[in-house]
Amino acid sequence: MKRCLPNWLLVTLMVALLSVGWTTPAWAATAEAIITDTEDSHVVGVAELEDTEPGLAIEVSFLDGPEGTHGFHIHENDSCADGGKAAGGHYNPAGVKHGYLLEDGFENAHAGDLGNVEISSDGEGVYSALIPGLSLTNGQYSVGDLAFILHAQPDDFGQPTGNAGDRAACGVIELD
Ligand SMILES: [Cu+2]
Repeated sequence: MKRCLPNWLLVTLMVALLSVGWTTPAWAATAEAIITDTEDSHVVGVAELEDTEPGLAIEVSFLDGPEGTHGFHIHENDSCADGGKAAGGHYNPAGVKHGYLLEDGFENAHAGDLGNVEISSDGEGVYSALIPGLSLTNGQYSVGDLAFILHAQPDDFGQPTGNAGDRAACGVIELD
């Protein structure tokens, strides 16, 4: 399961992969997050984010993650310290219940409730979404400088936070 590639090489490979086909209009805010394992700090994935007219485009490539289905959320702080605990709770400025943002909307899901990501036995997986109403720097729900958390378990959308268990990996959303 654990690979022996050095982190810098994985990051270089992932950035090269992600830069293919990713075009950025000059006006649009963009950001990146390097998602690392909360225990041994190895890089598990890279996220690219971009404000577009219809919404926030989120594209995450996992290349060395834990196999299985994992809850994947945006949490409220800009830190992954203390095994990811410093990221705080789910990003939930509206103070609503937990859900799946893409289906339940901002009235019935936290603004950080991105759902689940599937990671294969070779550590690979993709999370890709275009989310109207989220942005990096504007408006009511802005996620620049917050943090992604990949949980150890699936998000079952139960209350209060989806029973997704430990924080397996974390990455702060850094604005470009
Ligand atoms: Cu979470």
